[in-house]
Parts: sequence; structure tokens; C-alpha cells
Amino acid sequence: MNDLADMPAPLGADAIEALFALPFNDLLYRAHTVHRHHFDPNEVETCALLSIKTGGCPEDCGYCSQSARHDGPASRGTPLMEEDEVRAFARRAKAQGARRLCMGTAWRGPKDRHLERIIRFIDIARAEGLETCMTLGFLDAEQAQRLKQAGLDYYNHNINTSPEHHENIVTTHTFEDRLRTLENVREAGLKVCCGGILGMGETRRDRARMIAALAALPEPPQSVPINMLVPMPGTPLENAPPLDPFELVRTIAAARIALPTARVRLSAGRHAMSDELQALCFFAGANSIFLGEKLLTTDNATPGHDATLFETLGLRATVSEEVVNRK
Ligand code: SAM
Ligand code: DTB
Ligand code: SF4
Repeated sequence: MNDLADMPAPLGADAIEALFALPFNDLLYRAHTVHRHHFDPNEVETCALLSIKTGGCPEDCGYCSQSARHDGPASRGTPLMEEDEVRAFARRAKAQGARRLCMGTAWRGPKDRHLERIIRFIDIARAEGLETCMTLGFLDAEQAQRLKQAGLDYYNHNINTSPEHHENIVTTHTFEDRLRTLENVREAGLKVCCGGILGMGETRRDRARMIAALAALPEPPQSVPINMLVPMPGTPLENAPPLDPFELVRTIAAARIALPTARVRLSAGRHAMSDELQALCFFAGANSIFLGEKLLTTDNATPGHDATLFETLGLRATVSEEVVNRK
């Protein structure tokens, strides 16, 4: 299937919603079959996450503790981190078995004057033998190119929810704004990490539409984080009713089928999930996690717990060929 014309059309929202409606076992069987076809089912990618500039963000994303517009725990901002702190974290993450370091900022987007230090952070993580990912908010075409030239591997920029539900969650930017940054990132030749959050009052149709929107991008993202909302005190979504865990598994399975070659990351919210639920998600096609005590501002599953879970399930952390070859 080398010819683009031979590529199957991406699944649309109706087809994806029909997947959600399958009996649970049928959906899981289909998803796991696709998963095995494209990936080693016992191997999971491990990414560490570091907040290099926390809080004080001008945007009003309803789920986020870092918005200056909410009364959340990180509504007030810290300065951009120093290089030594990033180096020490990268070293520890590598020792704990992380393959990639994702660095995040509570910005609408970087100012050009920030990029020099961001580029030094990329060098630092690469020097420790890690793949690199940044999530800095909106990027213009030139900023994306500068990051690519600096050796950045991935850029994370989530669509977060369906195009239709987006305006219920954030008013300071549009869904189309997010698509524009994704285009700049893709055009610069960076790998795209793009996913969303579940449990923000969306319907099953919205979840199907979100996956359809990811599958309809000009190229499917290489990495798709699926976050469970971590309800943060002081944010508009602090009292959002929790999502049925089986619906999380169904969403992972639908994402696996609609995005067969993407790494699907079981992202925020793992600290509140049982081992059995995580095992079902891995069976349904999740094959990436964030490793480390903390996400950006909230707790993650502990590395010790994850090591035991991997042992129990016979899972292995991915060894990166790219990183091996780079040395
Ligand atoms: N400011 C940049 C942006 O919004 O693109 C980058 C950092 S932002 C915190 C990265 C992602 O974290 C968001 O797109 C969202 O998917 C996720 N996130 C933030 N708060 C969350 C929460 N309370 N629960 C789950 N995911 C969350
Ligand atoms: C993503 O999709 N999830 C990560 C990462 N990309 C940047 C962030 C999760 C944040 C969870 C809430 C917090 O720790 O503040
Ligand atoms: Fe700012 Fe990103 Fe949080 Fe939105 S998700 S408030 S852009 S840090």
C-alpha cells in the first residue's frame, strides 16, 4: 500500500460511534487484533514529563489548574526553569527507564526570546540519551522550524475534545487555532503528539468525533495521549462527574482501531485507576505511559507501582532504536 490512493479513508464519526456501540468483548477483540498487527503487545513506551514553567497561563481551559483565570492551585506562575534543574531531572528520568522527556509550559505560546533556553533544554535531554517532546502552546511556522532544527523529536498539542464541545471548555482560543499549530508542527517535519481529555461532560458522540478529528488530520499523529480528567479544585470542571471506566477502555479501543499506527498513551489520571483497569487499557491498545511521580501539577502512578504492574503483566518498556543509533 505505497500509493496514497490505495490508503483506506479514515474512519468517520459514525463509523467510530458504531465501534463504541459494539459488545465490549467484540470491540476489545477487534482492537487487540489491530494492536498485535502493528505493535508488540507486550511493549510499552515510557515518557517522563516535566513542567518547566508552571501556572499563570492567560488561557481559560476549563480543566486546567494552571490558568490565571481560575482559582486553581497553580493559577500563579513560576519562572521558566534553569538548565541545571532540567539536567538533573533528565538524568533521573533516564535512570528510571524513561525513553522520552516531554517538557511543558503554561503558556498560550512561546515568545521568540524564550526559544533559546528551550533549545538548550532540548540539547540537555538529548545529551542524556532521551528523545525529546515539547508542549509550549501555539507555534507559528518559524518557531516550529527552529525547534525541528534544534533536534526536537515530538511536539505535543492536544485537540482535547471534539470540535463541537471545544467552545464549552475554552473561550480564549478556537479548535481551528489548535489545528493551525498542528499544521505548522507537521510542516516543520516534527512528529505530532495529539490527543485529548475524557470526562469533561462530553457525550459518547463527542468522543467519537474527537477520534475522527485525529484520524482526519492530513497525517495521523504518531502519538495520541488519552487523558482522564484530573478534576482540579478551583477550575470550572472541578465537579465534573467521573467517566465510567469501561467508557475509557472503549475509547482506547476505538482510538486503536481508528489510528492503527499511533502510539496511544494512557496519560493523566492513571494514579486513580486500578491495575485491572490499566491492564484492560493495555489490552485494548494503549502502549505508552507517563512514568514518574508527577505529571505537570498532579500526582502520577508511582514508578515503584508501575514497575510491579509491568512485572505482573509481563510488559517491557520500549527501547528506542533512535536513541541507540544516536550514540
Ligand atoms: N499550554 C500548552 C497547551 O495547552 O497546549 C501546553 C501545556 S497543557 C497543560 C498540556 C495538556 O495537558 C492539555 O492540552 C491537556 O490535554 C492536559 N491537561 C491539563 N490539565 C489537565 C487535567 N486537569 N486533566 C487532564 N489533562 C489535563
Ligand atoms: C498530555 O496529553 N498530558 C500531559 C502532557 N500531554 C503534557 C499533561 C497532563 C496534565 C495533567 C494535569 C496536571 O498535572 O496538571
Ligand atoms: Fe494554559 Fe495549556 Fe492550561 Fe490551557 S491547558 S490554561 S493553554 S496551560
